[in-house]
Amino acid sequence: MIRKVLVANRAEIAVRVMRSCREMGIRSVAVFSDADRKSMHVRYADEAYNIGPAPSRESYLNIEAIIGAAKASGADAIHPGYGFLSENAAFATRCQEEGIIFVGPDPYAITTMGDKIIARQTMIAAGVPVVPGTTEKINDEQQALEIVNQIGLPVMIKASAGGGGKGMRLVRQIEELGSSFRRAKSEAMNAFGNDSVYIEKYIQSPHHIEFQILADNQGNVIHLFERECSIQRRHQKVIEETPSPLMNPELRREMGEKAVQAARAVNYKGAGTIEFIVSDNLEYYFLEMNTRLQVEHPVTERVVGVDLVKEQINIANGNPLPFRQENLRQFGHAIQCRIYAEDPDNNFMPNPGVISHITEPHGLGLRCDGYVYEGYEIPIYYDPMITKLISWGETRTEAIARMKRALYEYKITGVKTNIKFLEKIMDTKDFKDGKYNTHFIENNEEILHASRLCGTECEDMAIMAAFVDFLTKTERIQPPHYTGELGSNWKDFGRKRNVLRL
Ligand code: MV4
Repeated sequence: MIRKVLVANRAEIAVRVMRSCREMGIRSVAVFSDADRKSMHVRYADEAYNIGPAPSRESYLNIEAIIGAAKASGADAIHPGYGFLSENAAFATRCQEEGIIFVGPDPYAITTMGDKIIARQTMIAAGVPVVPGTTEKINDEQQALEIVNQIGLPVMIKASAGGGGKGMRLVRQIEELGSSFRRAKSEAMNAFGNDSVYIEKYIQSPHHIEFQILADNQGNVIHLFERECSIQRRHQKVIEETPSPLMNPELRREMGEKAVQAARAVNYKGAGTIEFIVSDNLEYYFLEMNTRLQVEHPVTERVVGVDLVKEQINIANGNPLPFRQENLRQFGHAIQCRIYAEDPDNNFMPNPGVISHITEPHGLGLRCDGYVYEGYEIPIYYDPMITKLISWGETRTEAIARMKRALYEYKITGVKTNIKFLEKIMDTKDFKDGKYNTHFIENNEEILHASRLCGTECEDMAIMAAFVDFLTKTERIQPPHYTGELGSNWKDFGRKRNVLRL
């Protein structure tokens, strides 16, 4: 029985995992780098251990430091969260060697799915459709040419050790093939220390749809339906939702079955995700498997009504899944927006710094998974994601309206954020119609980067303009300072002036 879990991660996901631990009566242990002494996950945990300097390589990726903290604290289990060591087979192996439960699949599943060529071979053997292309590594340009002659242009050359958009190269013209092949190989060697590459037919304007799966130690494997993750920028997801607007019941059942087959093929245990690309005419292909809990897991939790972290821990404890496939339903619609400390007007450059003020949205149908607080300094060393906002509605339309309301309520000062950018996406026709694919952001470039003001900004700007007008007509007075109450002090100020004028 797991009684104490060390969370080998930081920020919102560390807090998220510890919340389920607390509900389950399990003690939580935080680990933190020198840059994270004041991070919320350190405050939330029952105990905390420093594991090294700020750079991830020396702290959150330092296997021996984390194992050391686990032993010092007497933790029975380690939850890796996402990123960092979550898909590192050597780390899962080290946990096993020390008799510590790794909350995740065994090293075999991580290794098999981590090598994209082996993953493709395994999926083909399991009857899961993969993108047309090679099943072996490509050794030379001649072999690459033969493949392209079979499957036709355009193609993608991908690194076998890559994934998540890293180490891919699109080839549209046959003349580019040789140089692209050589560059793909050398880039793969530089990035992953492994120059194996393979070739896939390029699927134009695909949708990215993934299935959540859970598998226990008794051979039960179920799926918790899909997430639509096509709205992304440079392979960084921005908005996720479930159900997918593209999906229909038959396709859902079929893809769900394939996702379960995929997980069975690697004897999977725990929570995992099968990523598919889906063409406009609804042909679908396995892309890769993520052998971890994902950033976007809350939309599934909301619509299916399952605590995925709790189920991960139940499975790690050796318990069977408490429900069957036929007991699961999708109820309503959930959307997640990722709030980043970044500047959309400056090529989405990360904008770390001190949060001088924060007011978070609350109310019916909302979830706000974050970790920052007023006075907290977002470190420069890690991912700039601050919060995940999840809205739920009985219908997609209601979930969108609720997300707009939440973004309107959300006030953060001190760092630049993408909140306005997200508000603009909510107002885009293609998004409202549910008609979008992985090219959504580039296809809506003009609308999303228009200097047009939206929501809160419009209202506040009108009031500030009235205030400036007032200043020019009267004596100088002190403008109101922002105290962080819900709504606008400028608005409040304007109303007071009107009262005085009457
Ligand atoms: C593709 C593709 C089209 N055809 N493979 C990007 C992330 C990585 N998991 C694989 N990716 C893609 N692979 C073939 N054969 C298009 C993408 C792709 C993409 C996939 C999912 C979500 C967003 C994307 C954005 C650009 C390209």
